[in-house]
Parts: sequence; C-alpha cells; structure tokens
Amino acid sequence: MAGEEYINVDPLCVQGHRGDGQQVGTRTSEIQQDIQSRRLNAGGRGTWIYPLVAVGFTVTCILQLSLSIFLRWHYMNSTAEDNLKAVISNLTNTTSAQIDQLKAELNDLASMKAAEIEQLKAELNNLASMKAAEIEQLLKDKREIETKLCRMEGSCEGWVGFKTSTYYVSTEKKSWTESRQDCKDRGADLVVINSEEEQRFLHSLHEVTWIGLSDQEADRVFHWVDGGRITFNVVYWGTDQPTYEDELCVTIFRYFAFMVSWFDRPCEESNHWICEKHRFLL
Ligand SMILES: [Ca+2]
Ligand SMILES: [Ca+2]
Repeated sequence: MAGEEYINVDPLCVQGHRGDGQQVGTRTSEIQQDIQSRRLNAGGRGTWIYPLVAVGFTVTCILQLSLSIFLRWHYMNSTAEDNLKAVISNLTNTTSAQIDQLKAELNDLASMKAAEIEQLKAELNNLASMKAAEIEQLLKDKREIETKLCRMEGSCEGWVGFKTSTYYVSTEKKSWTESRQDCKDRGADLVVINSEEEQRFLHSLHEVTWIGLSDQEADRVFHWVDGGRITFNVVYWGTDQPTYEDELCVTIFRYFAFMVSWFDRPCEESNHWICEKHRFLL
C-alpha cells in the first residue's frame, strides 16, 4: 500500500530467540517500535515533499512565463527595431531622391533664369541703343532749335547780336582751320567783315581773334570764307601788314586801333575766334 514502508526482519533472528519467551517478546516490541518509528519518519517525508513539489512547479511556471514574456518582448523589440530600420531606410532613400529631384529642378530653374537674364540683357542693350539714338536725335533737334532761336532773337547764351547778324566769341584757342570747323558745327562760319560798323564792333569783343579771311592758295590774294575778296572800302590792315610768306590767316588785334588791327598770322597758331550767323537765314 502507498505510504507504507516494508521492513526486512531476519526470521532466524526471531526464531533464535523464541526459546526465551521474555527475551523474544522484548525483541519483538523493539522491532515493532522501530517499524513504527520508520513509518512515522516515512510519513513525515511525504507531507514535506508536496509543498516542495508545488513550489518547484510554481517556480517552473514563473520561469516559463518569464521566458515567454522575455521572448515575446525580445521579438517585439526586434520587430520594432527592424521596422524602425526599414522606416529610416525608406526615409533616407526618399529624402535622397527628393534632394536629387530638387537639385535637378534647381539646375533647370537656374538654366531658365540664366537664359532669361541673357535675353533681358540683349533687350536692354537694344533698348539702350535705341534710346542712345533717340537721345542723339533729340540733342540734334535741340541744337537746331537753339540755332534758329539764336538767328531769330539775335542773341542767346554765348552769342551776341549786332545789326543783322549774331556772333560767337570762343572761350578756347584753336588753329584757323579748326576754328572755322567749330563755327560750321554751330551752323555758322568765321566772321566776314562787311562794314566799318561791323569792324568797330568786332574789334571791341576780344584781344586777338581769328576772322574769316585767309590766303589759302598763298598767292597773296586774301579771300573771305564766303568767297568774296577784300574791297577797297573795307580793309583794316595793321602797319606793315600783311607780311605773307607763312602768315596766311588773319586776326584782329585789339591792341591796335580798329582801323589798323588786321594782322596775318601762321594758320596753325592757336587763337580765339569769332563765328557769325545771319539772323534772316532761318
Ligand atoms: Ca559780316
Ligand atoms: Ca603778318
């Protein structure tokens, strides 16, 4: 039966002592006590092992549960890490692709802007050229209007009127030929003296000035710039003038009396000059 422990008793030992009734009885009692004691001892171990088994079972369950939780946690962590890595990888790939696309768009935009800038530069240059031409034309028109006004009014800035003409006295010094060209640029020519009144007036304007009289062919015949020759009643040579030779262009010297103030000088000499415009020539 469960829970019982069988004790081996030597029968010879029992038989050997049956001759002595008292001794045998005592021995039997000891044996029985011993058996009883062993049964008690066996019974004590049985009651102690059950909690131990229960505790072991509980610990095992806890360990299994912990292992299960750990494995699940580890699996979940691994899965989350993998998912996170995948997301990061996708995000990285996506970001790189977006950056490349933005770079391409930026390059396209820069190319377009560069082309637009070049076109704008070309248009601006064309516009500047057109405006420069318009400005030049406006300046030309302005000079023409000023010339007409000077001729009509007899005097304006830099010009002074006398009788039927208006005169310009230069602030610079140039050769006779350059001086004449300046007068032509102003719509005029070097002055031609037609009368004593005009001679007197011009004599008062400046110290030394070119007039429109020269001997261009060096034949000792002086001509006015309008093609006329010196007339006997309008001639105002200085003393011992003209000297001819290399002095083929004529000046008025205010240092001498107006009646004797013409001096021929080398045409390359730099002097002030007087331009004349006729008011009636509009
Ligand atoms: Ca004149
Ligand atoms: Ca001379």
